[in-house]
Amino acid sequence: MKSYSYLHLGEEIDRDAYVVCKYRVTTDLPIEKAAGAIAAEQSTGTWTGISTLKDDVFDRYAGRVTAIDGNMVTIAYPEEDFSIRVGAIPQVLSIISGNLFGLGVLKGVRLEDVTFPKGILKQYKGPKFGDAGLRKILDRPKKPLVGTIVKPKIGLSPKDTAAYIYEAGSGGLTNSKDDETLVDQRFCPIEDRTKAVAEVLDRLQEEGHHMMHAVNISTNGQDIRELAEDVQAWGAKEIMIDVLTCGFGAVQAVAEDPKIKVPIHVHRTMHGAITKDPLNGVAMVVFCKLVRMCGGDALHIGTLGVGKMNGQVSEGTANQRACQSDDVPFKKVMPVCSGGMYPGIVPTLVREAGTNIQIQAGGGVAGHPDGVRAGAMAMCQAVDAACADVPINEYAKTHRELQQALDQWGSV
Ligand code: RUB
Repeated sequence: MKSYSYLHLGEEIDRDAYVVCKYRVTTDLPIEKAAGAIAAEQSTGTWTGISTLKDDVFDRYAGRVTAIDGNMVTIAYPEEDFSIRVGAIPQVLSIISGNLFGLGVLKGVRLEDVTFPKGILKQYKGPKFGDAGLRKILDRPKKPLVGTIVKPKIGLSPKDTAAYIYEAGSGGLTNSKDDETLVDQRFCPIEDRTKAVAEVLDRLQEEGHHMMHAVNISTNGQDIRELAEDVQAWGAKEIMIDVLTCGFGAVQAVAEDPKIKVPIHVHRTMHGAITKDPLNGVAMVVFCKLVRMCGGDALHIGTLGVGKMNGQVSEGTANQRACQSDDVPFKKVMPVCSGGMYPGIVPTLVREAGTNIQIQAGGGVAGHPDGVRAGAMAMCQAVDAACADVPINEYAKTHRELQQALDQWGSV
């Protein structure tokens, strides 16, 4: 049986003809062998030589290991291996991050990055609104968007949810959102909630304040577009989808539905199960690229080393770049920094991430000693201080709500 080698070390790859992946590989095997096993498993090979593999098929469709640098392996998969119109992201993921994770010879493997050829990118539409579109709707050209996640996550009635949002908007917040675990429970039916929230957003608008609230429509594939249309008809100004539990196809289906004319906030609940281990899984940056292709307008990217959720600065920066880079033909995604945010964190976050972000605080708003409106004001004051480059403690001397927040939670 003829044996084929998947190693093409040093070969120059045409990035417009291949999907190029970088994997961090941990193995007891010689790294070349492990890399070859991945390229084989994910393209034309299997664990043994096979009589059915012929030269023409191998030459045209085999994955190519083009570089090995320590434990970092680059594999280029021919564009023709991908089935985009029918197959789409599920098929893409089954190649770039599929069976390889189960290979017994690998102790760990992490897909660290991916680039797609133009021919694949052009089959996607990207965000309808993007960061600039969100800013335009909110009439907020430069400063970070400042949002809240309605807390408690679950248990509030539609009326209490709307009251929370009215307070948050009155305190100056530009955004709010349902939490990932709230959809249509009996205590807060989605129709009643969406209508009640629409009413207070209209009231805020009449009072001169623009604000949007993302209604969580995460549900079954066969229902999600209809639910998106329903909540839009009930007055939703933004919708939210949990991308990893619903699937990338859910985001794409809603984003590409011409009847949907509101932006999509993309939550990444469950990502930690896949992204957290530095030696195994898939880096968030890959998901950022896929969400941008599929049409998410805003996406959670982590909090760059601060806040309650795990994540390094370098990782957050890479995610931000994937949302915002000019090397793909799509609008830019608004990066959302969320999870354990409070006013005293804002200067550090803005220093690391700049101002083209959406900063979101749930507990950091609802936990303010003077309530939601004061919590919202404190967050906005912290953002104003950071944008004006005034030390937060200095700014707090003339801004009571911020001072209270600093007294309560401190700063980093
Ligand atoms: C925020 C919260 C969000 C996290 C998810 O609440 O729980 O769901 O942002 O994290 P709080 P990530 O502000 O009270 O912490 O954005 O990293 O996926």
